[in-house]
Amino acid sequence: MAETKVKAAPKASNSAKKSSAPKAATKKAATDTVKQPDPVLPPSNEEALAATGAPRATTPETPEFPKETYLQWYEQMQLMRKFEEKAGQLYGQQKIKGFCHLYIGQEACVAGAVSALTKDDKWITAYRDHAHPLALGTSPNAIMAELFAKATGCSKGKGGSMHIFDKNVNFIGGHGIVGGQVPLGAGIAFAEKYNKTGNLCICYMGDGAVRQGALHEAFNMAMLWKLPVIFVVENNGYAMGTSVQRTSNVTELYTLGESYDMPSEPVNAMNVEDVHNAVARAAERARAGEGPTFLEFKTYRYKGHSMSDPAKYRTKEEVEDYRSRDSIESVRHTILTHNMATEEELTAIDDKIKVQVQESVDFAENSPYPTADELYKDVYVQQDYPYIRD
Ligand SMILES: Cc1ncc(C[n+]2csc(CCOP(=O)(O)OP(=O)(O)O)c2C)c(N)n1
Ligand SMILES: [Mg+2]
Repeated sequence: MAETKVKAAPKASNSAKKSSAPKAATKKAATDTVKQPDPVLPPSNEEALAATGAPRATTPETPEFPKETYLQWYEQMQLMRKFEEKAGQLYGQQKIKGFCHLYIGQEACVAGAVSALTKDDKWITAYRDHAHPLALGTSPNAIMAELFAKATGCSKGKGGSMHIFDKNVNFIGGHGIVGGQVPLGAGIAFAEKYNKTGNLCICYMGDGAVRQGALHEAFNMAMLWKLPVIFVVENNGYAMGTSVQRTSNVTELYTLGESYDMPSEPVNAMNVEDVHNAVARAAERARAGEGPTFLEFKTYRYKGHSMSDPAKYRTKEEVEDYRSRDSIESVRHTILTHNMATEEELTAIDDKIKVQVQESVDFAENSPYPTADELYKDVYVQQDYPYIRD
């Protein structure tokens, strides 16, 4: 809405507070403040909500999908959630170090796409990358071990949280450079087209990535060459602490695809059925040789940007509002309301996942670190690459 876009930034809440500092110091601070540019203020609750503004997920009167699909979604999303809750705890205990970005809250973005695609399709994403391979079937042991930087990790302990890879399930990473995976995703789709495989590539990115030049170049070429690619922006409202509204005048992100005549649509990604349907439509288009689609998944992350972010740029109410439309709870509710499973059966799934996650922790704890001779391996494909020195 135009009013939202032009709305003035809210005043800092502490601006009216009285200072107990001595007079001279107060005067100096006031002078400094005048000289400084306007502070960059966090968005108001209303503005931030407008960023993702998805309607509440509801339980359908008649379920759109068979029981097996709902149960698959439930199990996959619970595995993502429980695995990451554990990873967060372990980070607090310093067993996992370095960067670690959790996907908690965004699970439907992945589960709904897995059910809409085939096992041969390729996946690529940014650094918030534990959920995608988990849902594709990578062993939780290999992902947990990677988080622990152990040799048994899926990237041999040399990639860590941001660089999960698993060729066996067609998961091509795990990329740390914001937007860097977008041209790579187009390239993967080019290979599929060139080799006439009939497969496609689904390429995820965050809302921060859509402002990168590389995305616009990739979109242009992908559209021109009608590559079989589904570009997905996981619009969780923030790029680190920067809200979508503070990034650009264009806040309906899906409209960026329209600049390239790319079929583009917004999706309520707190709702796994909507995600499935949108990805299925895009896949059909890609496989029919009609080229790329751009989907804006309106979603939300419950945790901070990374483990070191206290997320002070948003309110508790905002987080609670999104938690109240939780996609896992919605699916659970649908399953129970329509008698697809009993409470006990869902609890049995939960218990199985608890065991799986604990096993992954034990596996990671008991695995060795990579040895020093691994340092230069897997850097270049070409073993005698001229820049490798002793
Ligand atoms: C090219 C580049 N610029 C800056 C950064 C630092 N950085 C890391 S994450 C991030 C925010 C990206 O947010 P978004 O794309 O919305 O993804 P989200 O974390 O919300 O999933 C930034 C700016 C980076 N990794 N790469
Ligand atoms: Mg974001």
